[in-house]
Amino acid sequence: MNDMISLQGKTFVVMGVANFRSIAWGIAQSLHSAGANLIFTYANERLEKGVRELADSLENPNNLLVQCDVTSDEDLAKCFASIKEQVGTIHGVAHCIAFANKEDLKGDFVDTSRDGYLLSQNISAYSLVGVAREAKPLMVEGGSIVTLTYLGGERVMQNYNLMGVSKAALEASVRYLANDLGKYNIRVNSISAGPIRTLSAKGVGDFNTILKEIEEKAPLRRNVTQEEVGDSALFLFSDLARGITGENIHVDSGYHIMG
Ligand code: NDP
Ligand code: N5H
Repeated sequence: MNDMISLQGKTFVVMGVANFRSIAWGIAQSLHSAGANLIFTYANERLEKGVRELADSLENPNNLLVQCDVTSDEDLAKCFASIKEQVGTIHGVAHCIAFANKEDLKGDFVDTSRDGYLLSQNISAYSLVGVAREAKPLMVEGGSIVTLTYLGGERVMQNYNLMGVSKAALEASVRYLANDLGKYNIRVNSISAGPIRTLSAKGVGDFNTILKEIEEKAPLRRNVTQEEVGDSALFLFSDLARGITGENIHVDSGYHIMG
């Protein structure tokens, strides 16, 4: 049990657990350690079993699972309607979802196709807007929405390409959503995580080189973990962060301050 932050009696929706390496799973573990009730969403049936096994591995598992492909307005509406029916009030959402076609994560950004661009914006940026809209009526006691971004949304990073543009849209969406939802005491923030080896990062050429550069250049001289991102999300979900909204917190060993 986390002895600094208690979220006992509060309920959070965690979107984007693919496996035990997922950042969403790090966030789920931190929330669980603070006594929160969890609801997991998964994109399609293919992943249900794995997510169910992970959810059940948490001590005291009374966690719910709901299907939600964020490209579908119908899924989004049904997902939050089902959550409302099962638990009533929620206190936050962790949005840990992004996608771009592999061919758009290498070469020149200028070659990005219209379809590839729209797909990535749809899954990686618009989905936060749809999620916030559907989650808002369930956060009647106020709430906190946390999404994940990467430094490539602020600066040009080799090969991040289309995903950098999607993250820039996501980060701007955080600010506009924060302004809309502040009057309901709902806060919206992002965490800009340093590189972490997850399923999404699989197949990224030179990932080792990227990790090594952080070890050499970042102020903390090491990489970050899912647990560290999870604990920062826990802070943003808690009352300790009640004055913070529209913010992007870098959990990246300080790498972003370096020239
Ligand atoms: P994971 O591969 O573990 O998670 C990505 C998740 O996105 C998967 O659970 C995937 O679900 C989900 N997803 C993709 N398409 C959809 C969809 N249409 N509907 C619902 N869910 C979907 O990787 P990470 O944990 O690394 O990624 C989580 C977030 O963290 C992303 O936003 C990523 O950009 C961000 N991030 C990651 C960093 C890293 O180095 N790993 C660094 C900074 C930010 P499914 O498998 O079911 O398709
Ligand atoms: C500068 C870099 C390295 C190059 C770019 C990597 C971008 C990664 C983000 C996206 C989300 C990865 C992605 O969409 C992969 C898919 O094309 C293929 N993978 C899948 O479909 C798997 C099965 C599913 C689970 O993945 C998803 N996303 O659904 C950035 C790195 C140093 C840091 C990084 C990895 C950032 C990030 O945003 O994830």
